[in-house]
Amino acid sequence: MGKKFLWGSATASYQCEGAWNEDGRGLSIWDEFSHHSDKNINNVTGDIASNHYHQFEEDIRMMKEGGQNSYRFSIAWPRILPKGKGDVNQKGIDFYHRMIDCLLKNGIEPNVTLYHWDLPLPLQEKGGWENEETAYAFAEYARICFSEYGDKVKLWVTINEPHYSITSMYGAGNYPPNVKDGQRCIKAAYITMLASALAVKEFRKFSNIGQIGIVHDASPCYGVDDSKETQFAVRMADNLFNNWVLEPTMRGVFPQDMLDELAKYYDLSFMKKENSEIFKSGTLDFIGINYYSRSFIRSYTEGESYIGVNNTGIKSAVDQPLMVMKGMFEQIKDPGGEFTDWDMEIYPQGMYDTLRQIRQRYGDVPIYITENGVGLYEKLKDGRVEDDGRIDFLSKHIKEMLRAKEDGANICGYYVWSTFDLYSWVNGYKKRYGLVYVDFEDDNRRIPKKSYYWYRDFIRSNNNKNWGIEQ
Ligand code: BGP
Repeated sequence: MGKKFLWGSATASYQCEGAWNEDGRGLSIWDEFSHHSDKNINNVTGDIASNHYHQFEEDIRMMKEGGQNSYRFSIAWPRILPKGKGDVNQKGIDFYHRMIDCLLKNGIEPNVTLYHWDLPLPLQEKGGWENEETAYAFAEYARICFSEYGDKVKLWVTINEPHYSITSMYGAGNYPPNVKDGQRCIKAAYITMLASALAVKEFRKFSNIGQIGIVHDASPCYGVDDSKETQFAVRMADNLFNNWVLEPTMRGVFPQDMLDELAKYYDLSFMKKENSEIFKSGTLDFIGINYYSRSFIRSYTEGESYIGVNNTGIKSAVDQPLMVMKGMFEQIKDPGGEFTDWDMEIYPQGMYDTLRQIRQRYGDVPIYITENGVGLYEKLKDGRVEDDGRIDFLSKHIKEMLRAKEDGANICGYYVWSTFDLYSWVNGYKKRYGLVYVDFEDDNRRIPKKSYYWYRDFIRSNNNKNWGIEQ
């Protein structure tokens, strides 16, 4: 049996399901954040979100009518294990069976992420990703999911964006538990990677269960010039942004020059020797790439490490540099760049460059573009959303992806972020990414945007090509 190129779209549990206190679901760190934190600057919650928990059948029907043949979604850990470990919640298990069955009935291949940031609150209370026990609890949760859904799901992802999520939680401090501490950040990043490797170890105990990968927020790094100092800065940025995740998952080790450099500033004794075997046996079958933007890098000048973020939606709300890594590099905004209202640079060529780099470094490994999209302010006008900006963004990025594919990168699928409008974390609901508009004011009514039809027609007109993949 051959393999089809997957054209789909993606969501994540906390961002869209709602039903936060239904059917035995436990609390996650995002419930705690959205209900109680003063850092929740947009003052909204995921309590109802896009109401996907109750409307998933309608959403899946729209995917099918939109020509999509795959759906990437995540399982909410607190629905399966309300306390993070221990007692299993059967109603949570049943919900994802219903969702997966509905997808399969509609000819849509499920691509399932085990952790997309909704860490069970009881685990956070015991140290969260700073505590190795969380990694072992994750492996146990993963095992339960493999044994429940493994005969139906053939594409699995351990963790969504370990780099971006952990630096937001412990570096920028805008994600719960809202910490700004480099030492704690690096430890949490390490334990998250350990969790992924432990889950892979569980996965390998099953047969006929498909493939497992990780989803990485790829950020190709470009220097402001070609000087020796800048080259060092670019290498360090590439280590922290990309290699920290890709090297252990592809080769089973962390980059030595990164460890040497970090050791000058941080205590790395939490990286236990006895774990190195776990990393070596925890390498993955494919890489999921979320591509949004690139990093523009110059050498370190002065000051303490920090990370700036724009969750306000007011253009240029962040100062230069965007990020400082003491002694290593600074990330800045390219003065000539094109930016969204949330200061994300639009840089389609980065899609090509990042895919080419992966091919150079890791050869033929299968790659899925697990997220690509743009957040915009949008309003219904005469019952329609004419999101030409999104169509422009997606078509340019898909073109770059296909160029990389023609040049030999083993790309097997592409997913738009997002299937429909949803909770954009600290940005709330005004930053919209969906192919389908959700009218949050009117009973979560679904209205396909212009981009939904554009994507449908694009898939249709390209379905006859086999993209180099056996049909
Ligand atoms: C990725 C996440 C998604 C999604 C997207 C857009 O990092 O995997 O969950 O949210 O980015 O980011 P944001 O919603 O913060 O604009």
